[in-house]
Amino acid sequence: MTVVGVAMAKLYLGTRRYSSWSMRGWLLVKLAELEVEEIVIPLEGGNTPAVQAISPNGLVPYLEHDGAQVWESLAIAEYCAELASALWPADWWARAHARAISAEMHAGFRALRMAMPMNLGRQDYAGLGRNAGSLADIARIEAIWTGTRERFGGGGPYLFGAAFNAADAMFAPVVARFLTYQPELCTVALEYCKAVRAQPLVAAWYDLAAAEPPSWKLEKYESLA
Ligand SMILES: N[C@@H](CCC(=O)N[C@@H](CS)C(=O)NCC(=O)O)C(=O)O
Repeated sequence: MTVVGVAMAKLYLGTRRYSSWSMRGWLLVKLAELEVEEIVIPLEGGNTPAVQAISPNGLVPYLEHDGAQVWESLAIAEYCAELASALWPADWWARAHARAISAEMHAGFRALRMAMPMNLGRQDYAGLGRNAGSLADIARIEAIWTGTRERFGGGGPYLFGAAFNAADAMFAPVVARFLTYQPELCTVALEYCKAVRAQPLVAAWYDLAAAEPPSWKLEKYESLA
């Protein structure tokens, strides 16, 4: 077994308040219990020079771990699952479903992401960001959550039952958006949002975001109306 020292493992993240992809990467690395040094770069709203200087694709999250260099959050999920297989469900058909919905999240929902940018610090954005595209994305996400929980949820609060896994990590920033913008949601989705917000790693990410310097705030995400 290779012992990984902190100096060999680095997870580069962006401003926690805004960076939904960083949130996914961090949750995945924490779920896999990788020991990493966390380096948070204040984002400048796109093309941040400090991110471009360290990350192969100019984006965060970016993981350097024991000689591996991993960018793109879905690749980070797969890397973490190689080291901690419980990140995906044990049954192959459930694992296939978890990968399919995670890939759909990674590739899509652009209208929702544009209309409702993640901002973990705002409680006054309820009702904003609703348009035909974002509402269609929300309907599809409700269908994914409802269908997945019906088929695989068992008695647990998460998508695949009792354990918060990689698929939940991929959808956690969507939950954060729903809590901020409060679109109309079905009961299953509302309950799932509550469970994800209360999950200890998700709660820890919110706390870390709340402790960031006020100077890291960006006007374009703070002046929605
Ligand atoms: N497809 C990428 C998306 C990563 C991404 O867009 N990250 C944003 C932050 S959420 C970023 O690094 N933006 C660069 C910047 O703001 O300078 C992934 O899955 O990791």
